[in-house]
Amino acid sequence: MFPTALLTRKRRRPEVAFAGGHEEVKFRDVTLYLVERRMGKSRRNFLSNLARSKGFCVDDALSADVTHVVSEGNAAQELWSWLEEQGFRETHDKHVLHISWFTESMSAGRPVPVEIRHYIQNPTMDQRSCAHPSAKPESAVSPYACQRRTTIDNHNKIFTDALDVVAENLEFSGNQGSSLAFKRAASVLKSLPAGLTRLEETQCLPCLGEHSRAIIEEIFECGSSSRVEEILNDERYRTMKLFSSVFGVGPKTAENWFCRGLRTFEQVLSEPSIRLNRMQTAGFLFYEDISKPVSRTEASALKIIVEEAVICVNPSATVNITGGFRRGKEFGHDVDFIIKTPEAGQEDVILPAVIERFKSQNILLYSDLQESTFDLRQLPTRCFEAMDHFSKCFLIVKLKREQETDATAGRDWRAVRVDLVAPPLERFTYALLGWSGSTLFERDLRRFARLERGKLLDNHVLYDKATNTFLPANTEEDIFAHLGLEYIEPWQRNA
Ligand code: DCT
Ligand code: MG
Repeated sequence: MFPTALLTRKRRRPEVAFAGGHEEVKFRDVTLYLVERRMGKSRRNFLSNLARSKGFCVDDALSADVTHVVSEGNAAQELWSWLEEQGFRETHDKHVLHISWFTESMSAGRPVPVEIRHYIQNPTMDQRSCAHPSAKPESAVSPYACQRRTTIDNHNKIFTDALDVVAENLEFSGNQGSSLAFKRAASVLKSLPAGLTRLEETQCLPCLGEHSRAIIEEIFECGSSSRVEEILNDERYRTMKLFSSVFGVGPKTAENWFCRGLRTFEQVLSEPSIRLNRMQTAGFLFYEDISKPVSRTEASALKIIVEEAVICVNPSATVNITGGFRRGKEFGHDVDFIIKTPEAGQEDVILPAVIERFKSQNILLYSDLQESTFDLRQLPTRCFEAMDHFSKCFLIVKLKREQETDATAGRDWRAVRVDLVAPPLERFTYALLGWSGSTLFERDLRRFARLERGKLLDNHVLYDKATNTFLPANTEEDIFAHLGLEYIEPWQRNA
C-alpha cells in the first residue's frame, strides 16, 4: 500500500491538522485536503473532523504536505485547472481522488490502497498512458461501462452468471449498494475479449472486490461457488425469483407474499386477502407466454405490426427498435420501440391512437398508457431510477405464431410484452440513448457525465453545470462527443 521507506520518513505536520481537536495522527504518510468547491463548507468541515477523529491528518490549505486531494462532484477539467493554478503537481505520492476513496477509507478506519477507479484523471494528460502515472500498464480496462465495449459475446459466462446471482439475491434483500458492486464486477468481465484463465488476471481489473474475487477463485478451484449454490437452493431466493418473474410484481410485493408464507402461484391466487392489480392480473393470465423469451424473429414481426399502426395514424412518423434488440441480443423479455414524430404535439396523440388500432385488430391483451408529464422547466433531474416523463405505454399483444405447438393447441398466437415510447422530436436522441440500455451502461454514462465532466445526463437532456446550459444533440454521437467519450455503438453497450 504505502512503501515502508515512506513510513519511516519524518514529515513536518501542518499545524492546522490539529486545529479541530486533540486526535492522534495515526497515518503519518497521508495528509488529506478536501476541495471545498461543490462539496460546500459545512460538509467539508464535517468530513474533515470525521477524518481527524479517525487518525487522519487533514490540511485546510493545499500545502506542499498534502498527499491526497479529495474532491466531490467537480468536473475533472475544472478541478485540474484549479489545482494547476494553485501550483499543485501530480507525482507518484500525490493523488487526486474521488470522494469514494475517502468514504471507503473512513469505513475501513485507515487509508485504503488507491486504485485506478479512485483517480480523477487530469484530462490534459496523455490518455494513452492509462489513468495515472503510477497505474500499471495492464490496467487498461475502464471502471466506467461507458468506456468499455461490451458485445453479446460473453467469454466469462461461468463467472458472470455466478456474480449476477449474488447481485440479484442482494437486490432481493434490499442491499442495492452491494448488489451494484457485484453487477459492476460481472459487467467488467463481460467486456473482456477472452475468458479468464487464472485468478491473477483479475488483479489489474477495476470493480472486482475481494468478495467477487473469492467467487471467481472458488469457480477456478471447484468449478462452482458454494455461496452461489447456497443462494440457488435458498427458499427465499427461489420464491422471490418466482414471484418477481410475474409482470407487475416488484421486489416489495414478492417479499410481502413470501413473508406471508406463500411459496407458489397457486397459493397466491387462492389467498383471499390478496387483491391483484390490473397489471398483475394480466401478468398471471399470460404468464406462460410472457415468461418465455421473445426471439429476434418475433421482434421483427412485431416491428412490422407497430410500424403499420403508427404509419396509419401518422404517415410521417417512424419506428425504431430499441432496448436489448437494438444492442444485438437474440432474445429479450420484451420488445422496446421508440417512435419519432416530426410534428410538435404528435407525440401525445400517437400512442392512444396505436392502442385503439390494436384494439380494433383484436390483438391487444393489456395496455397501460402513461401520458407525458414532460416539462423542460423541471429539468435536469438527478434521479437515475426515476422513469422518464415521455408519453409511453406498456402492452401485451397477440403475435401470430408460425406453427401451433402442443402447449398452445387451440390458439394460433402467443402473448408478447411490448413497450412503446414517444418523446418530443427535440428530445428524441436523449430518449433513444436512454432506452437503448443496457441499464448498467446508462447508469455509468450518467455517473461518468456527473463525476468526470460536471454534466447531468438523463433520457431528456444533457446539461452542463459549469455553464448552466442544455447541450444540443442531433445524434447519439453528439452526446458522446459532448462528454469527451469515444463513441460506443449500440451493439457494444451490453455492459
Ligand atoms: N430504461 C430507462 N429507464 C428505466 C428503465 C430502463 O430508460 N427506468 C431503459 C434501459 C433499457 C431500456 O430502457 C429497455 O429496458 P428493458 O426492456 O427492461 O431492458 P432490455 O435491455 O431491453 O432487456 P430485455 O432484453 O430483457 O428486454
Ligand atoms: Mg427490452
